[in-house]
Amino acid sequence: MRLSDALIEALVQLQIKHVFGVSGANIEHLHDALNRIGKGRIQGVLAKRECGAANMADGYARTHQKLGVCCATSGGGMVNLLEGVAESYADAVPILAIIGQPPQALEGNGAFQDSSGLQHTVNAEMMCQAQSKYCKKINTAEEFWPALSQAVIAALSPPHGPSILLIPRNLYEQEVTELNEHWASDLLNSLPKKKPQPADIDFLQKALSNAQVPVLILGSGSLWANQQHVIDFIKNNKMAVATTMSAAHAFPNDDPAYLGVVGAAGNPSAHEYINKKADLIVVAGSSLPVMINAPIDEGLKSRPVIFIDEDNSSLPRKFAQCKFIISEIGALFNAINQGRHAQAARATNYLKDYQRTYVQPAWAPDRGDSLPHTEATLSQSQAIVQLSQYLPSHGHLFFDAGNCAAAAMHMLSIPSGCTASIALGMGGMGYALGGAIGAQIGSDKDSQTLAIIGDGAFLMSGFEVHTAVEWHLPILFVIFNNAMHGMCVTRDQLFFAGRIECATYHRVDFMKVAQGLGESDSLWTGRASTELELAHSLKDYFKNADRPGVLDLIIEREEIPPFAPFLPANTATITWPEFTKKSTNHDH
Ligand SMILES: Cc1ncc(C[n+]2csc(CCOP(=O)(O)OP(=O)(O)O)c2C)c(N)n1
Ligand SMILES: [Mg+2]
Repeated sequence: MRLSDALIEALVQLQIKHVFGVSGANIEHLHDALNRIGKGRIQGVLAKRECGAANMADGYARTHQKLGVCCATSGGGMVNLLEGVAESYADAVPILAIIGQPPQALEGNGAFQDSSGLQHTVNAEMMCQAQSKYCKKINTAEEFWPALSQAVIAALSPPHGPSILLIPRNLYEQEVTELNEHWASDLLNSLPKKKPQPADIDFLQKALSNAQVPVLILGSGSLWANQQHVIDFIKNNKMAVATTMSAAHAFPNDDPAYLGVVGAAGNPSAHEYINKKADLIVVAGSSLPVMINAPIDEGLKSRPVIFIDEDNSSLPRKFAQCKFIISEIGALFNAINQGRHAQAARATNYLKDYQRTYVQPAWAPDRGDSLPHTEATLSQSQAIVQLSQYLPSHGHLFFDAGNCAAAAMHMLSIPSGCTASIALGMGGMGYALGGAIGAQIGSDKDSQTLAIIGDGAFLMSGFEVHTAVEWHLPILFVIFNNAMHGMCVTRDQLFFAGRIECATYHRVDFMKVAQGLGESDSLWTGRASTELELAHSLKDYFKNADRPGVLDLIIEREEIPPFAPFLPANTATITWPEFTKKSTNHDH
């Protein structure tokens, strides 16, 4: 069996259906094998740029809790791919990246795209090692199976992350041993599992029994746990629940026990509850990076805190005083669930008066060129209130970077059946386009995806819309078109006395740009610059929602994003019903 064919058969056995990538001289054997033997089982997905391909594999893995696969050729293809792979590394998302390398005989001898590190060439292994859990350059055909197995195990072992295989062009044609029919199942069964230890079960049980107001914070790691065990644990222990910005859908947002999101774009009421009322904080599947922990610093410093995760390698040193339980989250919760009779009789109504709050929208300082806000203009928060009525009940929501994403993350409640993703690790603008495509391509036909993207982010990777067109994916890309890198403008206004540099530009007509990417029967396009136009546009797209759409929202006047570091301590808050009524009533 040729190495190229063995690789494809192995991916099929792992139930991988899509390999996201861009081809080129040193990866073309993989694409040829997909063409010859993949039919009906696994397909190549041509991204517009390799970073998009890595983001697609990431979006697929992040939303479906499975391994995503992407590929690139050597040289520029590899470097583009690594931009996206870094996002998966930083956010602990399991992907397998297969990167072609020049023929071995030419390495150090002037090979095209040589990245052997020899003779003043780029060192691919060093680059890849810096941002992967496992990286192996395959030097002989015999090294193929052990390397592939280790790559899959490393990607799917906690903490999850990317594995990279660098495969020289000449090796794809060499013979390797046949694929064992149990290869994938044996591999997946060998994944390490951290069983809960009796002492830890006891510790958590006692802490819960002693607490009157225990709060559970669910991070993205908890999405990999058995969800029934998580829900039973919460209900049995009558816990209040918050989610991190990376896992906003980890608990039903309409459940009375749900406090909201914690983090820079989180709900002020959730932060206050944790800071003032909680007497035990349990954190499952998050290392609480600064973006998440800053607003709940008071609670974390003054209350007992228990972290639960399968791995503690990413825990910031500042939490050294907390109790850390290393265990599979679902298994630990299940163990507690089995002994639930031991729970203290705890008041059940401590959430009775809780109301989730939001930051009241406020206009950003005028830059001298803002138009007055009238009924003929559209604000970011008004647009998000309208979008809230169209969130997928079965599908995915993606937030990109910038002011608009922070506001959408802050304001939107995630419907049950919908995932919500944001790439906070590297925070790379443009992630949401590829992410949304990967998530949707791995979903069934009835699902729907919505991506919230700034105009700056769209300018970075907007052409991936074309990939969505090619694959007929029902994704609505909503572009908040404020003709600027809003978040940079906000920072200039807050921290640099309004000296705005390298952050504004002429408005782009994204509807027109998009119209070049597909005919109207394969791509819906629309533009809205008023609330009324937006209402019509959304109604029109969602009449069928059977293809991708690009909705260009003209935002004339910027709001301060509901992002904790930008807000004064006494920021006014409102509830959601007030929000929908008062979305035009800014406090100044
Ligand atoms: C790849 C990348 N480059 C730079 C940044 C820094 N950055 C964060 S937000 C932002 C501006 C985002 O602008 P846009 O997408 O238009 O959203 P807006 O803030 O205007 O809503 C920039 C440049 C980043 N996060 N990612
Ligand atoms: Mg913008």
